[in-house]
Amino acid sequence: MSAVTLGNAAAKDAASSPDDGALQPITTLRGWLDHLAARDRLAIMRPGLALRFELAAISKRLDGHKATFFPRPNGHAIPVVSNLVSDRGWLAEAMGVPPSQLLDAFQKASLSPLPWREVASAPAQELVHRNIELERLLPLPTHNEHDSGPYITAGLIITRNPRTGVQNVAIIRCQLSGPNRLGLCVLQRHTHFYLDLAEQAGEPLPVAIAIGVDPLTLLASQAIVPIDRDELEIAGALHRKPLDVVKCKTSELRVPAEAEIVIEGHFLPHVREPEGPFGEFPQYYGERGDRQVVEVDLVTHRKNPIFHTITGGGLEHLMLGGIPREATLLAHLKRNFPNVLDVHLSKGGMCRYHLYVQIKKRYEGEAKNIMMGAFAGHYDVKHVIVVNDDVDIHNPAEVEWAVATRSRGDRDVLIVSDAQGSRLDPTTIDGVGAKMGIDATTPLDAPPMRYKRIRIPGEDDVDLDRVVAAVPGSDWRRNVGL
Ligand SMILES: Cc1cc2nc3c(=O)[nH]c(=O)nc-3n(C[C@H](O)[C@H](O)[C@H](O)COP(=O)(O)O)c2cc1C
Ligand SMILES: [Mn+2]
Repeated sequence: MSAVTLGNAAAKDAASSPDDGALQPITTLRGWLDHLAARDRLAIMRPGLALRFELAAISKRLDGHKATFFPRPNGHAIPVVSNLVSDRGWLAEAMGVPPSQLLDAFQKASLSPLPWREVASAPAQELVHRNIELERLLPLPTHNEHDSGPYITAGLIITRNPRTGVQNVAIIRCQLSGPNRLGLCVLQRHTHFYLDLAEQAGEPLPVAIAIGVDPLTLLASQAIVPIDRDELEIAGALHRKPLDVVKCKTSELRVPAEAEIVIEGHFLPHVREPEGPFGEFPQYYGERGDRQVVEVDLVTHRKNPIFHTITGGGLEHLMLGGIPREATLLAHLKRNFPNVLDVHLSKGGMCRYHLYVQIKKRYEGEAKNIMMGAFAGHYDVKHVIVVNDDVDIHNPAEVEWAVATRSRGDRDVLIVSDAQGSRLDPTTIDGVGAKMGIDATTPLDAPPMRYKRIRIPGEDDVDLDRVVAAVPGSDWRRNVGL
């Protein structure tokens, strides 16, 4: 069995085990750490490890296996956690659904947001700091060799449309640029749009950065939904109950009441300062450039807060981006192609660039239409491989086998030049690159035995405990009479 299959099977067991509180979704970071610890998936480190490189190095070594908890990093009173959601099965557990329903459940929540509930006082505001010196106040790690310095990488960037008051949530990397100054790399999405509106009016844009939230709220921040949808309402839908929020001390922004730490500040209109380089998800550095600046006004946190960091390009980063994209692409493709059964953005493609599509093939040529649909579904999708329903798309070796034995380069490849791609893909020029699709489905009119997969009768039903004798190794000959 492949590692992928094993992971899913383990997750299925855990999700259906009776101690899971009847599959209730996880709603706090601390609740999630309890859940992981109870399953031996939380590695507690020795106190006092280094914030510069060491913490990220250890997290990377345990990536995909264990979440990491670092008490007193560099002697700092606030501990750091990482690797919170480095497996899709873990995310399904956090949602309280079987892994097979992960995408459907996420898509449903995205389409049926639940308005938040405001509370008057919140754990996130137990302590208040003014006169901010961020590096002293928070344990800020430095991850990769050429990163420009310490970063906040797991902060929910919450802003408000200055015209309508509707909130937006995104995760945006924040470089420590000064005692109370952060450099943010804001791509052309919703936060950028609100910032444009504020800058046109010559106004600062208030921002809150919530650190240390539950995995479902993190995932909700990555939902691919239209502008002016508050992603905190999607978090509520994933929790199956309204998210408690509290009003910020210095603005009208509402932040998750259960957050560990909240930084309140404002984007300085028309100010751009150097930010980067920073190790990004494609396993390369995002380059240094002049980017947006936030001045911090105040920090609130719990009495004994936990700081969360996401290692750039680690599985946590990939999963958080990948699952919402898969959910959106699956729904998008199914609208026109009801025979699309499942999609998967593979880890090798950083859960963004390589899409595997599993179909129940009906017509010749359809695979190429599906590829074009997928390219149109999200500009990050670069290579699409379409396979039959007997191929396990969560196992890259199976997909490679389908390409090896069911596709021909002269007939089954579609190439599109000069299309919009990911700016972080180093083969693109200003984000313009190429797309490729491979039809690795079998021809409908193939003779019946040509693509018949070999199979040994009874293979799936073998009970190894029954048939393997417990023979001591060195005595094996004597035991079988040789
Ligand atoms: C760990 C992590 C780091 C990210 N860093 C950035 C970033 O620095 N800049 C950015 O624009 N998007 C970044 N993203 C992607 C955005 O958070 C994501 O596209 C989000 O859905 C955008 O929200 P919006 O659609 O409301 O604009 C990051 C995502 C993750 C998971
Ligand atoms: Mn948004």
